Amino acid sequence: MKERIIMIGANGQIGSELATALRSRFGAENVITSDIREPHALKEDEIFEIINVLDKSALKSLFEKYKPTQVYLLAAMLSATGEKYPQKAWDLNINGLLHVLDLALELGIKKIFWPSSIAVFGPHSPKQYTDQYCVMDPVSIYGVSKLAGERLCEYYHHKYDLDIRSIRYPGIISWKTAPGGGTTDYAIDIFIEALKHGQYACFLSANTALPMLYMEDAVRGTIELMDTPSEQISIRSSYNLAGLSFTPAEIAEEIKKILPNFEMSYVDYDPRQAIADSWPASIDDSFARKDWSWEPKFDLASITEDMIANLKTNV
Ligand code: AKB
Repeated sequence: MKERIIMIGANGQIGSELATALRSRFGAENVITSDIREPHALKEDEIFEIINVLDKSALKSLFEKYKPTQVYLLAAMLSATGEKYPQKAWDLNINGLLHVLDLALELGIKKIFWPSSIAVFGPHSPKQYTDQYCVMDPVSIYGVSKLAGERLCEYYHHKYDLDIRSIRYPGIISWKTAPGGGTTDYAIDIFIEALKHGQYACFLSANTALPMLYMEDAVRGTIELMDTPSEQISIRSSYNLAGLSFTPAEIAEEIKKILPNFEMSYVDYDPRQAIADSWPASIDDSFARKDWSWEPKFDLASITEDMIANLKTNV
């Protein structure tokens, strides 16, 4: 079957790179990107539409116009911004998802991708190699909305047979598009500041280990999951997915191997520390490995090299 994809929230960190990969796979004419704002750049053959996922009737018109076979819903408010605007975060993260799920049923759209996050875990979840199934008591509104969203996804799959797939993304590291309002953003800021100013004041403490993933792995993993035959998908809430885990002190050391004069300091207080402290330090992703042969390629050394090489000419 010929696929036609609509991506919502396509201007963000993941969307902008995932859209490029999907366009080269399915053809630019079959990937329609959308967001609440115009993108910075658009090539001649790329199709883009302004959409607010909270406007259900506009969303319905968009789906009726393009008749997608797949929808990628990436519009979301992340952990740090969510704490500033909890009601808006809940509204966007949950009602946006419900609009897509309900319209998918109404219009017969079969396949949906929706991202969850390691934010679904909380202080009583195991800290190391956090299991797919364990105590989940998220403390941020972002985590609460992602956990509720996961339950909705599984519910719509079981009740209505919607083919919905999801990944609990860790912090995603990339150089092309900046993330917005996350707790893991330091792992990108650090490279930009190291190259621009030779120093970085980190908002997380030196020994805060968090799960992370390089963008190239994240894009490949997402497409691999979407390619997997439906009967192999054993998890319809959201898959744990691991790349690597490191602390601010460890990434600073790695950067110093390439930029020996780089200096790292740590701020005394930042509200993002409490969010990070409630999240896992590392993730057990054995279901993804078993169900769709997931395997990350990038480690801390290769990420650091690639980030610095690419940002050097861009900052
Ligand atoms: C955030 O920090 O909020 C996100 C995430 C881990 O989902 N990057």
